[in-house]
Amino acid sequence: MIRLVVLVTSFVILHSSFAAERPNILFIFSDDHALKGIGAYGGEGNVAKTPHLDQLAKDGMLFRHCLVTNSICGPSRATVLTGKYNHINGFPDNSSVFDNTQQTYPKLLQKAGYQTAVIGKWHLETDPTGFDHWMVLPGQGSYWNPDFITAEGKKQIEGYCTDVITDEALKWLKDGRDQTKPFMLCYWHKAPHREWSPGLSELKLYDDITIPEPPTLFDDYEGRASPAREHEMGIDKHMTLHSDLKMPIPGDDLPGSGAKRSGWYNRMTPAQMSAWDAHYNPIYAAFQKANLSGRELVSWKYQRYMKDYLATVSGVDRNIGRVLEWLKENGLEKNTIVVYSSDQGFYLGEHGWFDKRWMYEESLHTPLIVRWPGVVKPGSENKDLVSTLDFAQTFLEIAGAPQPDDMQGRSMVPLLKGEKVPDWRTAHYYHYYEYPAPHHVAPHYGVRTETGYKLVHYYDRNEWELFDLNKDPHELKSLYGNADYASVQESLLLQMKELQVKYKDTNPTAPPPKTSKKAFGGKGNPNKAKGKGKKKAE
Ligand code: SGN
Ligand code: CA
Repeated sequence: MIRLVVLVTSFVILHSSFAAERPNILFIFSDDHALKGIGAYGGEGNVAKTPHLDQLAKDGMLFRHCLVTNSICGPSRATVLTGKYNHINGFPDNSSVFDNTQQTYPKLLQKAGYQTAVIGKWHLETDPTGFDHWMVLPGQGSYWNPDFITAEGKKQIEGYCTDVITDEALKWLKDGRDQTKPFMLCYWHKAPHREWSPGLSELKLYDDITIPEPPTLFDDYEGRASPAREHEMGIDKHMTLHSDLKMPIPGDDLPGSGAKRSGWYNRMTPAQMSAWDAHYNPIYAAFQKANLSGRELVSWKYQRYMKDYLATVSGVDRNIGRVLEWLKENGLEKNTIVVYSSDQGFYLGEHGWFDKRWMYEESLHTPLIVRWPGVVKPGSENKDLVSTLDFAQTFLEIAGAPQPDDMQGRSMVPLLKGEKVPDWRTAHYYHYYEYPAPHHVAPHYGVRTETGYKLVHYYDRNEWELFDLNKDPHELKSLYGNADYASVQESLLLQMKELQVKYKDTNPTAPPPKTSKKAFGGKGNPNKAKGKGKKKAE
């Protein structure tokens, strides 16, 4: 009997000391966050106020080239969870459903003894699996007084979405988890997704700043293949005054009357509405007086867009500050790896656009900042081509869990340790499918190399683009077919074909395997909700 007690006790001690050694993972993910929307990334015209993310970069490693495999929400999340391209994981576009019976890294972490949770935006239609605790927004979710789907059903929580997600994340960290195990928390924000709705405390944050316009705000789309001209994401033609820019719908009465702006406005409490009115109504009054048109109107819309977008980002930053402070106060700072990223980048006026989807740089790149005390050198930078495809295996290696052979990425742990990895990828493969869909971006695949070349194939019309990013960083002039680039073109084509074989995208022009709602039946998700429809331009 005594021997048994000793044995059990030593197992418990051994087990808990192993648990204590393995780091916690706080995975912060936002939605549509461009690199230029984080102060630490710098760059021309960057005025983002993100002190906590900037500090995270000072304490950790900032990746300059973290690239997505498909620049859109659901597909990108499916890749993050599975470590696989979308033609393998069955989620090529936002009308897919996630087959939640498949292998994901949270399931493998759970098996390895981690406590796992996801709180916030999910957008994969089926219920989360592989999580000890989950609480997710239905579809796109709402900024104001959001609904959540939980294992117990739907509930609405009063407040601003970014604050509410943080409150719930802190609740789980404090009281919800099994504290004898290491944790992996997916703390996933809706912000700063369209309609870029700032929290009340950030409404005025950018009032006194004129945001520099990007050099391509008035792009004419010459010099490229036809899809760029066919876009439906122009600040000029497709950004709406009332819904996107929060101006009261023309014809409705102004202040104090509860003038409608858009659907979400009616979700607000009277107090939220009046703070909103107090901010936007004078802006609207001045706008009406100015009677702008043409380029002046585009410049005005750009300013409004950026002020709201950046204020929404600053709300995420403020809340990240709350969580980091909590980790510190509770002695968890040293043993918790903090990862900040987004499902993709975004256009902040480049090419005259908002939204994402393209393989052009701003939406191909996504932010990645990692703080790992004692391992990552503070203030370091990495320029390798890493990808959201690599996240799953990175988390598994961190947890000391095996990496399945069928995952298609590679663990970034050696890079985080500051090691040079001679056989790291030198070219990244991309494949976007959703079409015609909102914003009208033709399907394409392509390759982007470490040396700064990019080849894109719009395969539904067999048009190509080739860019030399060293000479043409804004991607304004395709060099496809240019005799001076013949050998570059040939090499890019070869690399692209090799990657298609490597990643098993061998019939890339055919419709990809897709887990459809019909086939899968939205299994396990009785509460699934749809995203919002397309809006009319003004
Ligand atoms: C909605 C948005 C689009 C956005 C898609 C996908 N329209 O349809 O602007 O591109 O989501 O976004 S909105 O009227 O709802 O704002 S994603 O992040 O979910 O992929
Ligand atoms: Ca997104």
